[in-house]
Amino acid sequence: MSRPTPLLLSLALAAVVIPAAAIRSQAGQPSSPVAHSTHVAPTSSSPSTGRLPLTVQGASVIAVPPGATETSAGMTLRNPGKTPVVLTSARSSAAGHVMLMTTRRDAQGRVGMSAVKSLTVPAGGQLALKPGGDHLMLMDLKRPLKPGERVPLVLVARDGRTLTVSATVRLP
Ligand SMILES: [Cu+2]
Repeated sequence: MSRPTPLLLSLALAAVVIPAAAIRSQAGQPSSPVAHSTHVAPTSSSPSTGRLPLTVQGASVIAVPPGATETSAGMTLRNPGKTPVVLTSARSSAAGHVMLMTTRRDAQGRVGMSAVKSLTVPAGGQLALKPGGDHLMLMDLKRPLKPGERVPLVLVARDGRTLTVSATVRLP
Protein backbone atom coordinates (compact mmCIF):
# COMPACT_ATOMS: atom_id res chain seq x y z
CA MET A 1 0.00 0.00 0.00
CA SER A 2 1.47 3.31 -0.99
CA ARG A 3 -1.19 5.65 0.34
CA PRO A 4 0.46 7.73 3.07
CA THR A 5 -0.99 7.69 6.57
CA PRO A 6 -2.67 11.05 7.16
CA LEU A 7 -0.23 12.81 9.42
CA LEU A 8 -2.68 15.09 11.15
CA LEU A 9 -4.91 12.28 12.26
CA SER A 10 -1.99 10.21 13.46
CA LEU A 11 -0.90 13.13 15.57
CA ALA A 12 -4.42 13.68 16.86
CA LEU A 13 -4.59 10.07 17.97
CA ALA A 14 -1.13 10.22 19.46
CA ALA A 15 -2.04 13.36 21.37
CA VAL A 16 -4.47 11.37 23.45
CA VAL A 17 -1.75 9.42 25.15
CA ILE A 18 1.65 10.80 24.22
CA PRO A 19 3.35 13.88 25.69
CA ALA A 20 3.74 16.75 23.26
CA ALA A 21 7.51 16.46 23.32
CA ALA A 22 7.28 12.86 22.17
CA ILE A 23 4.96 13.85 19.33
CA ARG A 24 7.32 16.55 18.10
CA SER A 25 10.15 14.08 18.22
CA GLN A 26 8.06 11.50 16.39
CA ALA A 27 6.97 13.97 13.72
CA GLY A 28 10.56 14.90 13.05
CA GLN A 29 11.67 11.30 12.77
CA PRO A 30 10.62 9.56 9.57
CA SER A 31 12.08 6.36 10.95
CA SER A 32 9.61 6.30 13.84
CA PRO A 33 7.87 2.95 13.94
CA VAL A 34 4.38 4.05 12.92
CA ALA A 35 3.64 1.29 10.49
CA HIS A 36 0.07 1.81 9.34
CA SER A 37 0.98 2.44 5.75
CA THR A 38 3.04 -0.72 5.47
CA HIS A 39 0.32 -3.01 6.68
CA VAL A 40 -0.87 -5.64 4.23
CA ALA A 41 -4.52 -6.51 4.61
CA PRO A 42 -5.43 -10.17 4.93
CA THR A 43 -6.40 -11.56 1.56
CA SER A 44 -9.03 -13.92 2.88
CA SER A 45 -11.17 -14.15 5.96
CA SER A 46 -11.01 -17.17 8.23
CA PRO A 47 -14.02 -19.43 8.32
CA SER A 48 -15.96 -19.08 11.54
CA THR A 49 -15.99 -22.24 13.58
CA GLY A 50 -17.58 -20.95 16.75
CA ARG A 51 -17.75 -18.19 19.27
CA LEU A 52 -14.70 -17.18 21.27
CA PRO A 53 -15.15 -17.72 25.02
CA LEU A 54 -14.18 -14.16 25.97
CA THR A 55 -16.04 -11.49 27.85
CA VAL A 56 -15.81 -7.90 26.68
CA GLN A 57 -15.95 -4.69 28.66
CA GLY A 58 -15.88 -1.07 27.58
CA ALA A 59 -15.61 -1.62 23.83
CA SER A 60 -15.16 1.78 22.23
CA VAL A 61 -14.02 3.46 19.05
CA ILE A 62 -12.61 6.99 18.98
CA ALA A 63 -14.83 9.41 17.05
CA VAL A 64 -13.31 11.00 13.96
CA PRO A 65 -14.39 13.97 11.85
CA PRO A 66 -15.51 13.65 8.23
CA GLY A 67 -12.52 13.04 6.01
CA ALA A 68 -10.57 11.06 8.60
CA THR A 69 -9.62 7.65 7.30
CA GLU A 70 -8.56 5.79 10.43
CA THR A 71 -9.12 5.58 14.15
CA SER A 72 -8.39 3.31 17.07
CA ALA A 73 -10.59 0.97 19.07
CA GLY A 74 -10.20 -0.48 22.52
CA MET A 75 -11.83 -2.80 25.04
CA THR A 76 -10.94 -5.13 27.86
CA LEU A 77 -11.08 -8.82 26.97
CA ARG A 78 -11.24 -11.45 29.70
CA ASN A 79 -10.48 -15.09 29.11
CA PRO A 80 -12.00 -17.36 31.77
CA GLY A 81 -10.68 -20.44 29.96
CA LYS A 82 -7.63 -22.59 30.56
CA THR A 83 -6.00 -21.90 27.21
CA PRO A 84 -4.77 -18.60 25.79
CA VAL A 85 -6.84 -17.00 23.04
CA VAL A 86 -4.64 -15.75 20.22
CA LEU A 87 -6.33 -13.07 18.13
CA THR A 88 -4.90 -12.85 14.63
CA SER A 89 -7.23 -10.45 12.86
CA ALA A 90 -10.30 -8.30 13.18
CA ARG A 91 -12.78 -6.73 10.83
CA SER A 92 -15.56 -4.16 10.84
CA SER A 93 -18.24 -3.14 8.39
CA ALA A 94 -17.22 0.47 9.11
CA ALA A 95 -13.64 0.00 7.92
CA GLY A 96 -11.83 -1.30 4.86
CA HIS A 97 -9.64 -3.31 7.15
CA VAL A 98 -8.67 -3.52 10.81
CA MET A 99 -5.12 -3.83 12.12
CA LEU A 100 -3.84 -5.32 15.35
CA MET A 101 -1.35 -2.87 16.80
CA THR A 102 0.91 -2.30 19.71
CA THR A 103 2.54 0.87 21.02
CA ARG A 104 6.21 0.88 21.83
CA ARG A 105 8.80 3.33 23.06
CA ASP A 106 12.15 2.87 21.36
CA ALA A 107 15.64 3.32 22.82
CA GLN A 108 15.52 7.02 21.98
CA GLY A 109 12.25 7.43 23.82
CA ARG A 110 10.16 7.86 20.70
CA VAL A 111 6.69 6.40 20.88
CA GLY A 112 5.09 4.77 17.89
CA MET A 113 2.56 2.18 16.85
CA SER A 114 3.47 -1.03 15.08
CA ALA A 115 1.30 -3.64 13.45
CA VAL A 116 1.50 -7.05 15.10
CA LYS A 117 0.47 -10.46 13.80
CA SER A 118 -1.38 -11.44 16.95
CA LEU A 119 -2.59 -10.26 20.34
CA THR A 120 -3.03 -12.83 23.08
CA VAL A 121 -5.59 -12.94 25.86
CA PRO A 122 -3.88 -15.11 28.49
CA ALA A 123 -5.63 -18.09 30.05
CA GLY A 124 -7.49 -16.94 33.11
CA GLY A 125 -6.40 -13.39 32.43
CA GLN A 126 -7.21 -10.31 30.45
CA LEU A 127 -5.96 -8.15 27.63
CA ALA A 128 -6.58 -4.41 27.74
CA LEU A 129 -6.83 -2.83 24.30
CA LYS A 130 -6.50 0.94 24.42
CA PRO A 131 -4.87 3.86 22.64
CA GLY A 132 -1.28 4.05 23.80
CA GLY A 133 -1.11 0.29 24.35
CA ASP A 134 -2.20 -2.73 22.41
CA HIS A 135 -5.17 -1.67 20.31
CA LEU A 136 -7.14 -2.18 17.14
CA MET A 137 -6.86 0.29 14.29
CA LEU A 138 -9.78 0.80 11.94
CA MET A 139 -8.31 1.69 8.55
CA ASP A 140 -9.95 3.07 5.40
CA LEU A 141 -13.04 4.20 7.27
CA LYS A 142 -16.13 4.07 5.11
CA ARG A 143 -17.97 6.89 6.88
CA PRO A 144 -17.58 9.43 9.68
CA LEU A 145 -18.04 7.96 13.17
CA LYS A 146 -20.21 10.04 15.49
CA PRO A 147 -20.09 9.86 19.28
CA GLY A 148 -22.76 7.53 20.64
CA GLU A 149 -23.19 5.36 17.58
CA ARG A 150 -22.40 1.67 17.63
CA VAL A 151 -19.79 0.05 15.43
CA PRO A 152 -19.60 -3.73 15.00
CA LEU A 153 -16.18 -5.32 15.38
CA VAL A 154 -15.43 -8.96 14.71
CA LEU A 155 -12.41 -10.42 16.50
CA VAL A 156 -10.92 -13.49 14.84
CA ALA A 157 -8.71 -16.01 16.62
CA ARG A 158 -5.99 -18.18 15.11
CA ASP A 159 -8.27 -21.22 15.30
CA GLY A 160 -10.98 -19.44 13.32
CA ARG A 161 -13.35 -18.75 16.18
CA THR A 162 -14.79 -15.27 16.25
CA LEU A 163 -16.44 -12.82 18.60
CA THR A 164 -18.64 -9.99 17.44
CA VAL A 165 -18.41 -6.89 19.61
CA SER A 166 -20.57 -3.79 19.53
CA ALA A 167 -18.28 -0.83 20.21
CA THR A 168 -19.56 2.61 21.17
CA VAL A 169 -18.07 5.60 19.40
CA ARG A 170 -16.71 8.09 21.94
CA LEU A 171 -14.79 11.33 21.95
CA PRO A 172 -11.01 11.03 22.42
CU1 LIG B 1 -2.59 2.23 15.73
